[in-house]
Amino acid sequence: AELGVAVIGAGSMGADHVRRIDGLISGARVAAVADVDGDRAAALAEGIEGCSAHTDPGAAMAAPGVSAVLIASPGAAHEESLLMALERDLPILCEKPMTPDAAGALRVAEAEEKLGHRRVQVGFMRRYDAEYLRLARLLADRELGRPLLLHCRHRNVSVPPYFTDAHLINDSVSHEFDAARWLLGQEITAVRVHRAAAGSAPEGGLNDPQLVVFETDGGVLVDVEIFGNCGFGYQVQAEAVCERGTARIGEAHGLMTNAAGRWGGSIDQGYLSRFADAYDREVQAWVDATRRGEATGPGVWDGYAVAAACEAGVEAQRTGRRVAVEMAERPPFHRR
Ligand code: ISE
Repeated sequence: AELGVAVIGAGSMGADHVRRIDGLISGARVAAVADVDGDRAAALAEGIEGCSAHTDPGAAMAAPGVSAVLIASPGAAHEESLLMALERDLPILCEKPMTPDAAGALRVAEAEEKLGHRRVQVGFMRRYDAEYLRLARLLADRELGRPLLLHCRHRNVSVPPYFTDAHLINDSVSHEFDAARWLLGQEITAVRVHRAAAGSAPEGGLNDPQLVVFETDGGVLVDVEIFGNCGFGYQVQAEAVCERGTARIGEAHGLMTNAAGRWGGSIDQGYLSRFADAYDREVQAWVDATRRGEATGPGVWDGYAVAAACEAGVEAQRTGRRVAVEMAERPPFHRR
């Protein structure tokens, strides 16, 4: 049957998913929208047949026609909605970060385990990007031997004004934590954060850019340049250095022009456009799996592992020290 999706959160990500499900995804429709701002929810629901608008996530989940939930509210609000949807045994696609803290993520893991079957896919969409998928295959097949290092760059044109140093870890570097775990098939064991002394941090503002360096249980070293307000473009790049060669993605040389004694192209300005295909594939994969009665992709344990790495990252940022990642033992239910 067609999925009736309740979209929780009508911000830029929620609105993008509503547009996607309404216009692009097959096998699903938007049945309800919820946002703390009722007008914003109503504006988004307007024009979608049979779609109701709510201020309360629980009311949206209980609305007529709803059979699945997409959570795109701010990270701090995720846990409550996740637990509510699990209680109703509804399939869930939850944007990252799954929860901002590891303790909350563990509570979600316990709730899903109690339910007895997987119900949550976490929105780590880089796993659905064509270039990331190619890199993952190359590494899994050991085409260049074992991976030794992973160099990552993660630059945003700008981040919202409320962003703190911790947001850079939880909202931005969380993608690299997940991507590294997924690409390497290894867990993150310790994190360090370096700030450039020359970086200009306005009072209470971001220390920008920063270098996040982490270790894995397979002995791979990963470095991430995180630059929140680089000003010029949205760039997400990665280079795996392996025993017999290197592999790079994210150069994004789409259209190259030659004119007037110069060559060049353009740089994407945001993640919604840069990763549009990945979001499309992610949501379609969620809908398809759900309609088969399955759950695929990154799950609750991935959300938890990243939350644990983020906690270590924020602590490393605060103290300047190398901080070990503390993780609970993985219960059999959450093993794949
Ligand atoms: C945002 O939430 C994302 O998920 C983007 O991919 C990331 O580049 C950005 O820094 C985050 O704020």
